[in-house]
Amino acid sequence: MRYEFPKDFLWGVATSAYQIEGAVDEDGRGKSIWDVFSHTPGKIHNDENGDVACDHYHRYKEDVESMAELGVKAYRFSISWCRIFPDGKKNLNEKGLDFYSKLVDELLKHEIEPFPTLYHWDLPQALQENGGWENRETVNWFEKYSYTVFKRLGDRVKNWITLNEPFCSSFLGYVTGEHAPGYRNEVKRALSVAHNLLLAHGKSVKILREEVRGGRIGIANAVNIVSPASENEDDIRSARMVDEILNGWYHEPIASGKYPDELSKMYEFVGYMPEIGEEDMKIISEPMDFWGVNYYSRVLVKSNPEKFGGFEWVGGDLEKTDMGWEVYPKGIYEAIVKVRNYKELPVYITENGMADRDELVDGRVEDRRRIRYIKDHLRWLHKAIKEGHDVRGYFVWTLMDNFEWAHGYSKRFGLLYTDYRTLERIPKSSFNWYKEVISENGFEDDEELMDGWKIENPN
Ligand code: IFM
Repeated sequence: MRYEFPKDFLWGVATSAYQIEGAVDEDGRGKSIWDVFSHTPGKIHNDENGDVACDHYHRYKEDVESMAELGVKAYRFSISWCRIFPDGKKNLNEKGLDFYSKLVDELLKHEIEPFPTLYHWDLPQALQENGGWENRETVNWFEKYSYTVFKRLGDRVKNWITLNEPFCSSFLGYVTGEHAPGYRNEVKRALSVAHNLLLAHGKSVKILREEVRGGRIGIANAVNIVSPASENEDDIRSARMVDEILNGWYHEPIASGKYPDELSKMYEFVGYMPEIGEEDMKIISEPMDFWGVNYYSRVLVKSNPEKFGGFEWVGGDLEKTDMGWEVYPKGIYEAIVKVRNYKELPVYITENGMADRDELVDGRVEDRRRIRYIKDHLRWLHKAIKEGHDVRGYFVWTLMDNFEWAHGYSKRFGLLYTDYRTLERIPKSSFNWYKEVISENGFEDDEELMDGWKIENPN
């Protein structure tokens, strides 16, 4: 069967600043929480950091060339706040703005639509020292930063994303401690961080409306498909709660101006609820234009009264990626339906892709599993479009192997293989395959749609 996509479907790739740029001490850039965290011994695999990363800051033209060669119509990247305002607040750094302005021009020269994200986890360290996202003032500084960037790039950039995965900034940064700033078990603080992030999102949406004529804006949330590990009622109840923790908390307030009922009650009860100002929910639900969906996997939940929160995540029986995430392509379809149930907005899949143990052999990387992963997800996405869901684009995570946060450089997600010794980028088979999909605006495939990848030889 032929999977044909809508005529103006936006094929793209995605990256983020700290994961690829490097040049951390150049042209007046300030430090971000990720500079500090990655330089703290024991936090990152092999104590690696993003000081050089893929050196995209110096090689952006070459990288845009690669995107042009791939044929993408859009590029999702993130802007590093601490390049624009090194202290997060007042001292505008023209050189930082210039870098993104040149990047945008380069993209437009190749007819690639820029899709910048304003915040992909790299808070200026100076603001962290003043309470970070727990301090409501940070929201005002974010407003100023958004305004500045919209003013400078809004003549050429029409599509914007406010935040990347606020769940990760709050919970991985304050509960699991895997991410900067690295606090553990601080649920109350995580929720105040999440609330202020959502406020920052809403304020930024409003400014965009005022400052960028014809501008469109959304948020890129991580959408996890949460299922109970069994039919057991306790597991079902726990799964519902985890769904609210991961998904509801970041979608419902934007969609309908309120936090999920059940979970709010529970947080109230234990004294975790953030302080909510009179206008806050109105600000958070400022109407936006689209949902960005970052989809990778599903989560299986089992009730366990012994554990923090009364539940645990259990490994399922599907094949896993190198991140240990189950491959569940049907989830991309479920994620689209899910976010449109919160509010029926157009959707962009702002991230999807897989980490695998890619090997460079005789100058080639045959990453067949990645091709199959992307293809299987696109087949489910296609079904969603066929059923009438307004899905406008798909961004592969990611253009090239890069700094995968706490995993350092050990996980490879790219369509381009990065040789970290020479920084050469080498197209993997998936690059060539995706190029063909884009040029054909679809592909042929006769296999049956499968919910998840079964493990062929479990033993
Ligand atoms: O690399 C990350 C990205 O920064 C945010 N979403 C998930 C990706 C893979 O872990």
